[in-house]
Amino acid sequence: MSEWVPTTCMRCAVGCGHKQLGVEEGYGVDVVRGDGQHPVNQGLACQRGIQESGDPDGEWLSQPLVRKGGELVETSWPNALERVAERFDAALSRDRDAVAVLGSGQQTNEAAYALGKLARGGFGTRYYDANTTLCMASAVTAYYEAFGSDAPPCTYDDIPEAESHVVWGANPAVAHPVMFRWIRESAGEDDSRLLVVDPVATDTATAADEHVQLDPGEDLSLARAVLAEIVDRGAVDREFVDEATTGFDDLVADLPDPAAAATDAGVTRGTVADLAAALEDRTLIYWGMGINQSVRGTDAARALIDLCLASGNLRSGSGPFSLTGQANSMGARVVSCKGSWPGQRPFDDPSHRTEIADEWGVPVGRLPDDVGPGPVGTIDAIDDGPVEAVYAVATNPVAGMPDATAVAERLDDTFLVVQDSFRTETTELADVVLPAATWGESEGTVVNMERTVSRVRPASDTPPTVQQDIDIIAAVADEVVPGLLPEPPVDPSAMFDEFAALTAGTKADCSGIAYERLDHELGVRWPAPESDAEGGYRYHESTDDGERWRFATPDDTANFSAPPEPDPLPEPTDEAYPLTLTTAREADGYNTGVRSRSVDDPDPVTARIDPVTVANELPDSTESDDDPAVRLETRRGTITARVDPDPAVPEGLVWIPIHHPATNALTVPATDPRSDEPNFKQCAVRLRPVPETDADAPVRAPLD
Ligand SMILES: Nc1nc2c(c(=O)[nH]1)N[C@H]1C(S)=C(S)[C@@H](COP(=O)(O)OP(=O)(O)OC[C@H]3O[C@@H](n4cnc5c(=O)[nH]c(N)nc54)[C@H](O)[C@@H]3O)O[C@H]1N2
Ligand SMILES: Nc1nc2c(c(=O)[nH]1)N[C@H]1C(S)=C(S)[C@@H](COP(=O)(O)OP(=O)(O)OC[C@H]3O[C@@H](n4cnc5c(=O)[nH]c(N)nc54)[C@H](O)[C@@H]3O)O[C@H]1N2
Ligand code: SF4
Ligand SMILES: [Mo]
Repeated sequence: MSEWVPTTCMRCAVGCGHKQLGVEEGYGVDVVRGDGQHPVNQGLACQRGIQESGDPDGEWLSQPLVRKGGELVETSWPNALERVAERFDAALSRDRDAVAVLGSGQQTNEAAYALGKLARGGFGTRYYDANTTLCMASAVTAYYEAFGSDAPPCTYDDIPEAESHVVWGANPAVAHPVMFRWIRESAGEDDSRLLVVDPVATDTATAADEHVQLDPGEDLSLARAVLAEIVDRGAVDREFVDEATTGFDDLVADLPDPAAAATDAGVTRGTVADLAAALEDRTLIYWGMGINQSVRGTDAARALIDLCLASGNLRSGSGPFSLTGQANSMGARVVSCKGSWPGQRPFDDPSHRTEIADEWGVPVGRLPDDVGPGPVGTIDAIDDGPVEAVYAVATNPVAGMPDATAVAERLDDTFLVVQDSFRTETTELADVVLPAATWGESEGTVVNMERTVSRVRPASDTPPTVQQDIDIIAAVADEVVPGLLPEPPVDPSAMFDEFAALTAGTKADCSGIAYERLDHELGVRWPAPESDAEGGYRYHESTDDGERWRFATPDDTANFSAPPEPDPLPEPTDEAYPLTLTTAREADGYNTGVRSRSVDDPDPVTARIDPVTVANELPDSTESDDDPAVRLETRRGTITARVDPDPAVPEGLVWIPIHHPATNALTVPATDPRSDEPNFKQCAVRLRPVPETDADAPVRAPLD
């Protein structure tokens, strides 16, 4: 009786439409393939998206669990919910900020909206955020500052039209495979090109016409060098700059000498000239975690936007294009996020606050008056603030956050409720575990990186002991703030309509989108204020009278950056820790890796290090050691790793994948002051041989 059900891939934010077939009997998805009808991918899909949607590895959770006598034991839903309600009630009666809520870009819009409404309007906590701040926050902050609204101006339709494709601090060959195929196809045309800016010779970089191998963390210097070069060669699009932007002359007055800035970035002046020349043609600048995950993330993202503005690359076939990571990071941002109300309504604006509170039926005084500090600050507030209970939904902070050993210790001190589909390092510390349905089992919508809203649908039932996220959130709400959310089972389509209605007239207007429309059209881009309208290239219009730009800022112009005073990198190398540690993605892993490795006993992490660095740092390792074990030590922790001597990684750098629970025991918890995004991409590290007695040491070992 199974039939093909259209849905959207939940692995990455390319947002490919899939068709899936549930198993004939029992639970699960049988077959998945790309959906030829879907406007985003027209049938394309990548192997990993298909495999993980159809048959994810990982240890499924199938029963609610509570901690009893130190152990997690199975319990009933009413018992689990009662335990949650009792402790949340007690905490909230002491202080509305005593309960923290951590959400995710892997929830549907409906669940994320419900969670935001519960956190902000129900609990009234300032400690609400999602793992999207570990990921896209610097890009988001840059878009708001430059354009007055979040999200890239461009769409996938611009990729075939671009002549220069500049991929900066991202590795889409691995992380966004279908999109990379489009980029390669376009860059392969005559007079088109691909330039990749990355310290590492990644799969994307080796496919490029030019690999710009800058020093880690020096993106701002490089971007400023390129801007100075554009100015020097008279390549500024003066007409566009005069008509549509603000702040250019102030920025230019303070630009560095391009040669000196190139040296700071570790590249030649010729390389800077190549980048500047590429920008003279229609250019898309794509960027990812190499830019965002830095204390300078917002400044660097703005510097890339500055390059597009100065060169007039703000029209079709061009523009700044941040590569969203998780399937619904963008949706999580639009429905409710740390810095804004649904529809990107400004957090501090009294009229928006009143309107939201009225619609939600809560007193406006219950809405927190501060956006909160992001995930790192929220964990800190367990130690030095009011947080005593944490509700984590579809996120694994014990493995995914920087300085993770300290995160684990702090979460262990709280009443921790974890809602996940799989066993993780965080469920292991929980006081209550709520088992959630996942891809192929849930009903809702997601928004991909180019603003396309698309349905996700179940092709399989779930065991009766597993529930959809939206129903679990509504059940928690029903216990703690009755009446705020509908009683479960919740109709996701009605929840979408409630959200969409709140966006009417906003910058992210989704009020013309409803399930029925998505059933016909499969994907619709916001802004979509009417049922027959959908978003395209934002801010730019081409009419018979010429071109016109209208940005979402108060005066309709786009803002250049102020000359930045870049924050120093948080942990430069020194004598004690002479190497730089960086963390990034592999094709076969996904984020903290809970679906591709064991939770109890993962194999050691593999560090890619240039053979010269290995020889310098570990002179006693013998050449016969194929993959010697080493200790990686930072100021926060020590882990044991295997070494893969790999010249793709520059000398002085140690590269480890993020898909391992030990990785973030090493990383530094410094954050960008404007976006709160952690500096995951650089910290100082040293290599040590593994002492004989240590061979069987646990993989994760905090420093004494
Ligand atoms: N296979 C796979 N695909 C995924 C994911 C996954 O885990 N696995 N995760 C998804 C998610 S959530 C996200 S956010 C995206 C992320 O996708 P990407 O942004 O591509 O992710 P990363 O591999 O973390 O980092 C990108 C690149 O930044 C480079 N880099 C490091 N430091 C610097 C620097 O100082 N400057 C510059 N210019 N570059 C630097 C790294 O060498 C790396 O090649 O991927 C999504 N897709
Ligand atoms: N060192 C280092 N650390 C990083 C990064 C880095 O580049 N370097 N990247 C950061 C980035 S970009 C990101 S996005 C974060 C991600 O950080 P996390 O959110 O901590 O990691 P994930 O592994 O994506 O965890 C998502 C969880 O959601 C669960 N899940 C999946 N689907 C569902 C569902 O439908 N319902 C529920 N309830 N649960 C579900 C999964 O089982 C998984 O446990 O990691 C960050 N951490
Ligand atoms: S490219 Fe991304 S969205 Fe498309 S099938 Fe692969 S993982 Fe899924
Ligand atoms: Mo991400």
